[in-house]
Amino acid sequence: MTLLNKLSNRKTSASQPVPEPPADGGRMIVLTAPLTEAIDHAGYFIQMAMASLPIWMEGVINRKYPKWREVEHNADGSARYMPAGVRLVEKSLLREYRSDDVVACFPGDLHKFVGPRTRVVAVSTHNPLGVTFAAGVYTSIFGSSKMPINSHYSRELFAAIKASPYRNNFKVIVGGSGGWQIVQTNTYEELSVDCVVEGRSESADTLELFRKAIQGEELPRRVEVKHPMDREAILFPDTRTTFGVVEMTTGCGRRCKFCVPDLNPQIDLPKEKIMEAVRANVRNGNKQISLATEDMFIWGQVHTDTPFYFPNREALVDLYSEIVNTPGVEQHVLSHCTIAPAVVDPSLIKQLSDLLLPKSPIHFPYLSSHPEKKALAPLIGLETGSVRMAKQIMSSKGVPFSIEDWPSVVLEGLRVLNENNWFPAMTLIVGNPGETDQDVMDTIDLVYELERRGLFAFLIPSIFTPLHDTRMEKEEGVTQTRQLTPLQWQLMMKCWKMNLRPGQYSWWGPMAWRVGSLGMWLYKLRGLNGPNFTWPLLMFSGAISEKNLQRMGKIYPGKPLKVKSRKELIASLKPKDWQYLRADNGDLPVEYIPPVAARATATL
Ligand code: B12
Ligand code: SF4
Repeated sequence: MTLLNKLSNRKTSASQPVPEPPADGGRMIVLTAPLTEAIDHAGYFIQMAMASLPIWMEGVINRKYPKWREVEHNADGSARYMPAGVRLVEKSLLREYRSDDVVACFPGDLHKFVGPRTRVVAVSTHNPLGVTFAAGVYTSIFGSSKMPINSHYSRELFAAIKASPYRNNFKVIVGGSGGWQIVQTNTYEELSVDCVVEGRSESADTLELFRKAIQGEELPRRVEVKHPMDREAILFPDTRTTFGVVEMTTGCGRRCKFCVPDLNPQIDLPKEKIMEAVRANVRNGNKQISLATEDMFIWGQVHTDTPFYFPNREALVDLYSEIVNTPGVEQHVLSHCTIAPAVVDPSLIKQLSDLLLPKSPIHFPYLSSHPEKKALAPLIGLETGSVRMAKQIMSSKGVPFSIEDWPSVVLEGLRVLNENNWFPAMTLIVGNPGETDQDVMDTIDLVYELERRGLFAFLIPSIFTPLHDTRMEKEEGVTQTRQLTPLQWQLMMKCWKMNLRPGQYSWWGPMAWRVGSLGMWLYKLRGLNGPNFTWPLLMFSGAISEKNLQRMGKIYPGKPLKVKSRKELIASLKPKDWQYLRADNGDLPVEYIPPVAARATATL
């Protein structure tokens, strides 16, 4: 039995017959993605968990989501839904090839479509080897930095393709935001990959590559293809995507040095096309929609007369309103954004909350003031609380505010968000190149300040990963958890301790964590993560109180921050930016004379 067949038979008995090769000889181009990146139910969190948990913890996922492997098919056996990346490759190819030459299928169905006629198997992947930030760090804490659940399933997919009896007839082309991981680890042979494409499928160079592969020509190992510069050149799916992902913007504009998506041109995509893709998802049975973006707040304000960091409130409210009011859209989930817009335009946050909360599938019973306890949880980069470090790696992260005020922007923005039932997941980077103890203490101070003010975000610390092509590509920070200093461990463990707060309202919750984390430490983690891990873990487990650990000098006690209010932050803006402020948010600088229309609103 070939691995391809084994994969398709995972849930069937070993005595079942080996499937026949496809009767029609297979499709010329077969598109697929790892199962763990294609599944669509149970929300974003299952995929994020599978990116971070090591394969030996798969049982936890199986218990929580016993049906996670069950996927839906079209009548011909092709995939009912696929990640948006696969859908766009499909759409790009259909400009040149007939629909019965191209198919997108789940890994378990490859045997139905890969046959003697197949010339290309194209894989789209987000994170195949788990070497990206956040994903790598948690598996390494738990012991195997190389094998998160998602990575295991990605490798299984590549192994199945490698073992195909028709492997010599076709080329394997990989693309998607995680393709670089194969380039960097040079795993072409091991995974049986002929070519990795970095860039978008819409590019003419991508089509040229497929042409070559179909003709059986040798392919280069790595191809970098151009990103379309024009919003009209970006294609949209007209079939169903995983999680109903539809692109909203590309690029960002804040120019953080470690960031990959910011290398793409800043484009906000046309509303009509977004809406067509939303309707296509619904038509094909999707009930959920999520707009893919690095920063939802730039939409409607790209290349206008107003700087992109002053959100276009009316345009955003109009877009989201049309999406959530589309018949058939039952759930809507936010993807990424930045925090400064919450300080710039709190009324926008309020209006979006009124619109989006009713369709949010996320419930935080202990945090939300919504009658049904609904919440919004976009992903936001906090990265560091050290102004010195922020200046070095992300000097424009908080514009229009000065990066000197970054801690205040974070705290004030989070206050506005929390008041409106937004409880974001916020990423922090630990072990940046050149990070000093003082930088880590500054970040711990910010985290304590957040706690002191009763604010809440899921804090997701990850170890600095130099991402391919970024301006920090050649830099090196911490590479293994054993290298983390006691302060860096304290920061990581403090974040996780705070994340558990909303789950600790039962009498048994804290006890379970205490016993569980101590047991885990005794069993495995003590050896893996070194002595610097011990006191922070004791703090996390609650076995010794934080106050006592501080008194004993085992952890850093933190110091209160002097924080600017919104009024003070607004007052610190450059006078040329005042014209973009909205009077209904209040706090206008006293010297500012608003234009007539705004003045009228302000006095209402
Ligand atoms: C939606 C999203 C998610 C969703 C859903 C993902 C899904 N399976 O559909 C969720 C929340 C689950 C998620 C999780 C994670 N994500 Co994510 N996610 C995104 C986001 C916002 C949009 C992705 C998307 O669909 N874009 C639209 C499609 C059309 O773009 P695309 O996939 O890149 O496809 C284009 C090209 O890549 C190319 N292409 C794609 N496939 C192929 C294949 C071939 C053969 C060819 C030729 C071309 C090609 O053509 C397409 C355009 O035409 C991106 C940011 C972004 N703007 O891209 C981050 C992003 C991809 N995610 C990222 C990360 C780090 C993660 C996590 C590791 C986070 C974590 N620690 O949990 C996990 C990993 C999940 C996993 N399964 O392993 C990073 C990747 C960094 C990197 N380069 O490695 C990004 C770039 C975010 C960021 N700002 O850093 N993510
Ligand atoms: S704000 Fe986020 S998306 Fe924008 S450049 Fe910085 S890290 Fe990248």
